[in-house]
Amino acid sequence: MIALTRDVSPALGRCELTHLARTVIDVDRARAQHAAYEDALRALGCHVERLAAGDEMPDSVFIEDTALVLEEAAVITRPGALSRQGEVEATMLALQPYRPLIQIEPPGTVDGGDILVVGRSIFVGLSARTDAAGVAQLREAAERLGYQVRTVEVAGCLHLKSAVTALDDETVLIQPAWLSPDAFAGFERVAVAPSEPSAANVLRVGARLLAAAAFPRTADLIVERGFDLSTVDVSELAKAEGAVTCCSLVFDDATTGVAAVRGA
Ligand code: CIR
Repeated sequence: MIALTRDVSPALGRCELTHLARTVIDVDRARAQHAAYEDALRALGCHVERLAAGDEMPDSVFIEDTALVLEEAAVITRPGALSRQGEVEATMLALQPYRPLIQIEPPGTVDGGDILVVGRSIFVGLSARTDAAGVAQLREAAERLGYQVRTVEVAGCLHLKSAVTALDDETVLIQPAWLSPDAFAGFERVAVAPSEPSAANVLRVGARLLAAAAFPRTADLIVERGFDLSTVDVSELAKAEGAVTCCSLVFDDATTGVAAVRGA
C-alpha cells in the first residue's frame, strides 16, 4: 500500500477554520506529530511517499481533500475553500504514475474529506465545501466505474468524514449529532462515545485502523468489537481542524485497474 502525505506548511497557522477558534499552532510540534503519523502508517504496512510542503498553502498537509483514489482511477477534486484550490497540482503529479486521472471542473467543488468509500458504495457529504455541481461530476465519474453514489447531508461539522468513517465494509463509526444515521441503514452503526464528539474520524489501512489518541473511550468501543486499532497524537493538527484521515491518501499500487480503464 502507498500512503501519499504532504509535509506541514510553515504557513499552517493561517489555515482555514470553520468550527474552531484560532489558537496558536506550534508548527514544529505539528511536524513532529505528522512524522509520527507517517511512522504509524509504515507500521501498518504503507510505503509513505511525502510531497514537499506548499509554503504558501497553509492547509496542504491535509492532502486527503485533494483527491479520491479508487482502484480504477483517481478523481482530482476542486476544494471548496478558495485558499486550497492550488493544492491539487502536486497531488495530480504524484498520482499520475498510479492511476488515470479524472478532474472535477469549475464551478463544482468537492473536498476529499466529504467522500467515504465503503466497498462499491461512495457516500458524499453535502457540506460547506462540497456542492451539488461537484457531486454531479463525481457521481458521473464514479457510476461509470461501477460505484453506487449516495449523498448525505451533514451539519455541525466540516466534512462527512468528521461525522462518519468505516471500520470495515459492514460497520460504520458515526456521530449521530451531525448526520442522520438512517443514511447508513443496512450497516452496523457504532456511535462515538458521547464525551468525544469528534471521534468518528478513523483511518482504515487494509484491515487495520488508526485513530487519534484524543478519543480513548471511543477507541475502547472499537477495540471491544474486535478491531485492530492503533492511535497517534495529532492534537496540534487538530487545532487546524485536521484529523487522521485527512493527512494521507492511502491506496494500493497494483496497476490492474489502470489497464482496465485505459482499455489496454
Ligand atoms: C480546512 O478547513 O480545510 C482545514 N483547516 C482542515 C481540513 C481537514 N480535512 C479533512 O478533514 N479532510
